[in-house]
Amino acid sequence: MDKLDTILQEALAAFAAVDTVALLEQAKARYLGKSGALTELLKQLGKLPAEERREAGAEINRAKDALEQALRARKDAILELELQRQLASESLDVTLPGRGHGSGGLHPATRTLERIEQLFRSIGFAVAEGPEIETDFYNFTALNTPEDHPARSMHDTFYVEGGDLLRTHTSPIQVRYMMNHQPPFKVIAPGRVYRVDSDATHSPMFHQVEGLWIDEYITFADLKGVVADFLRRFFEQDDLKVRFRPSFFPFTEPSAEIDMGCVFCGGAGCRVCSHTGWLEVGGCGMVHPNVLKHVNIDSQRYQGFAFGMGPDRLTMLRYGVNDLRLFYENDLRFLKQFN
Ligand code: 2NL
Repeated sequence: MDKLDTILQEALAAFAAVDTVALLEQAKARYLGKSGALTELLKQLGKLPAEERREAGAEINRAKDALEQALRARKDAILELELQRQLASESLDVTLPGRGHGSGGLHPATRTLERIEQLFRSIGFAVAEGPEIETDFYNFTALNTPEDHPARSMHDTFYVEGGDLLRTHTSPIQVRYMMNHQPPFKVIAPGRVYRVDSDATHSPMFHQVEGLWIDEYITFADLKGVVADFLRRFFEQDDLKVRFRPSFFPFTEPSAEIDMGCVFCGGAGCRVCSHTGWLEVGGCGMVHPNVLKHVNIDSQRYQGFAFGMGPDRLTMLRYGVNDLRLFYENDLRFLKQFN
């Protein structure tokens, strides 16, 4: 019975020393299990004289009760401890700033095309599209381009097997439109075009918007009004200067280049406009009678104007971008600025 108190103290110390349920179970087995220290003591009871047995038995049972109670208390404490540990490891600091999420945006070239389409739709123009791989007829012949014209050479035009080609302008869209519609009509043709050309100011793929208005009494004055009004609305400058400089295209007669006052120096002269005060933004003219013949429109009754502009150039001028290649490299650091 001397041992009882020692075992009791040892057991209580062992329970207090562990901090997981598994270790507590092991400690419990050492004292209260089948061959635990306290159980062994109980087994010895028979060896005692009968008169001591009852008192000793009661004492061991009291110790056993005390241990079981201590065990329950320790187990509750450990479970609470484990819960706190788990909560601490899984805790979230909801006051930390968020990581944020990137949002996509339209490419500046797309935004410009949509803006151009919207401006022309507002004055009654239809918007037409067409294939990027074209035949020689739609891209050149119907547009009155001579068989020996340099634009037809492999130096300037990408040919695909079989003799077809990547369209060099969006005019073939308008050729197709004229063959499928009866005048009067007004239409623009935006899209990608391809030319064998690549340096700081030329990309082998770029965009073009062409426009066409065919009716009985359309004149060069209508052309000047539509183009100048478009540029003033596009650049949001009511007093933007626009001029038409004589030029030549096989598909128009007469023909002109379209210049506008330099938006960077206001006409005073700077590097962007080569100190001329003017920026070239496109070409135009009255549709050549030969073009109308090719698409079966009566050139005695109908006439009209056509123009072509480079929306990539317009985008650069509108946003002040100085290198065309930025539009095609798709570097996010560049594109993000347009979101
Ligand atoms: C430029 C010049 C131009 C046209 C395009 C055209 C289309 C048809 C008939 C007649 Cl279907 N002409 N288009 C006319 C004159 C100039 O573009 O510098 N573009 C960027």
